[in-house]
Amino acid sequence: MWRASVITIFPDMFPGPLGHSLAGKALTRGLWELAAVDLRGFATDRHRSVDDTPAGGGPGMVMRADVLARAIDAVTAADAVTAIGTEAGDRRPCLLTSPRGRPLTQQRVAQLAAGPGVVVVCGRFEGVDERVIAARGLEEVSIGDYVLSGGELAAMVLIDACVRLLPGVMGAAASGTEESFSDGLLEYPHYTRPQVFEGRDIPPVLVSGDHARVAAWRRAEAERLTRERRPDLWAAQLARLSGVAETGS
Ligand code: 6GU
Repeated sequence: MWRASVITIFPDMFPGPLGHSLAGKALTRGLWELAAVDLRGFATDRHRSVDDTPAGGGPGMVMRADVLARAIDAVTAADAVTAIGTEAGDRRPCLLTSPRGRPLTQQRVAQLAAGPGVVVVCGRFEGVDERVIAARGLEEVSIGDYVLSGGELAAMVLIDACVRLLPGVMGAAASGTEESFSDGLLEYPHYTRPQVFEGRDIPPVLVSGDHARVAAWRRAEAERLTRERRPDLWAAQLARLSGVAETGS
């Protein structure tokens, strides 16, 4: 079963939103598993310290390499045991939420969802001792260009994005293939009843019953929105289209 283990100093924040809605229903149905692991449980001093002052001075605190390494090893040691004799004995990738990480993409989310699960370390304080990042090969991921007070919300975002792609979680709803980013475009506008809302009509093409015209309108709208709001995605789309024209692939 797909499994998320989260290493955090705030284990009580979990499952939190992941216990509700689509992800929560899937959790109840046993389609995935969540474990929140308290980092403090791996501290050894009597104050149970998980952080310390930065070498070289400066503000804030840094997450200790030794404490975090013990937590990661405890979580993944359990993995190694359960992996014996299982499908290729694959191990879960170990991620670290951080505003300086590589931006999380739908493509990476789909890869993670297709794998055995994730171990997510929630970054806190000013940072994490670089040596544990290197020694455990942590993959740093960011969920956008803004700063959160801690990595827990980012971990939940990452896990939610993965869980909705797991087999049996979404059901018929688009199955994740006809939505924003999967085809490199933002989603077209949606409408439902009433026919008139505060003087605004549903675009007539959508009630014409002409499926080809509906599809063409949606495609044009998706392209317009992408051009207007996400010139970066639009440029990538144009590059892809010209590549298709040249290579025929
Ligand atoms: Cl992954 N963590 C924190 N603390 N802030 C962020 C972030 C992650 N992604 C964007 N901002």
